[in-house]
Amino acid sequence: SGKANYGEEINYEITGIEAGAGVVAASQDAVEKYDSLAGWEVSTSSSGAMATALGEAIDNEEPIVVTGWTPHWKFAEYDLKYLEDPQGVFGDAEEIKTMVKTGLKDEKPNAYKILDQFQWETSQMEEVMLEIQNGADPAEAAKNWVSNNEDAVSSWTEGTEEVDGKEVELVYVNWDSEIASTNVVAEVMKEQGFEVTTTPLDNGPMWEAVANGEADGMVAAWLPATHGSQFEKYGEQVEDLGANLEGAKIGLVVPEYMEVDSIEDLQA
Ligand code: PBE
Repeated sequence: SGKANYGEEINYEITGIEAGAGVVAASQDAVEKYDSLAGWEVSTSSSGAMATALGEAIDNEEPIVVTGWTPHWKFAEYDLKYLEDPQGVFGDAEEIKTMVKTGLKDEKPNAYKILDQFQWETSQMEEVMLEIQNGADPAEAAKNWVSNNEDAVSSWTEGTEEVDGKEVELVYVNWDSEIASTNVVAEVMKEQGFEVTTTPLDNGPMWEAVANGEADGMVAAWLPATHGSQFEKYGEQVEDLGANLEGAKIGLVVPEYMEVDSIEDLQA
């Protein structure tokens, strides 16, 4: 693999997202652990700003290193690659799991059952993400997906009864993947008669809201690595309903045209 000195060109910066994201914490860990990243920094801003910076770099064929994750529309839009992580800082395959407040099963059995049965594939989540990325309002994109995927949706509502305006509060973080999943689940619940509120929070507060029962649940728990520290802190106070998506991943992502394959190649 090539040994171009990209560090100097990009100011030894890894373009990060929200400060509370697991992938940002893992990237900071990588900076500590890899000699090739000595002197690098992980900048923080937002997922949207990261995506804009990535698009601009690609337009100009310039180098950039971003905190990346799958599922994400950026892989459909651009030629990108994950940098190999020989030290395993970013973990292996991740699952996205559903967490609800304790007691939800008795309090709102139909909501609990829908959340428990919600489960889809990366390609399905990416359909919703792409539509949003192409300009659709998230709620509209979710509505379209739900009406075009009756089989999936009926497997999530199977065995549940419709309700009449029962309130449900879902929390999430404004990451593209979680905007897609949370809007889809909210739409399914609305069609079953629920009054659904979706509240965007930072990562820590999202976990805390489910743990202290302020929110009913979330479909945005990336485990075992990405949100490992949140799970350690709040895992005992929430009910884990298992994976809603398998085969997720986080890592450092670069454009295909960069002559590096591994984090160890970043600086000669
Ligand atoms: N993400 C998307 C989140 C989880 C979902 C990878 C940006 C994170 O890093 O915490």
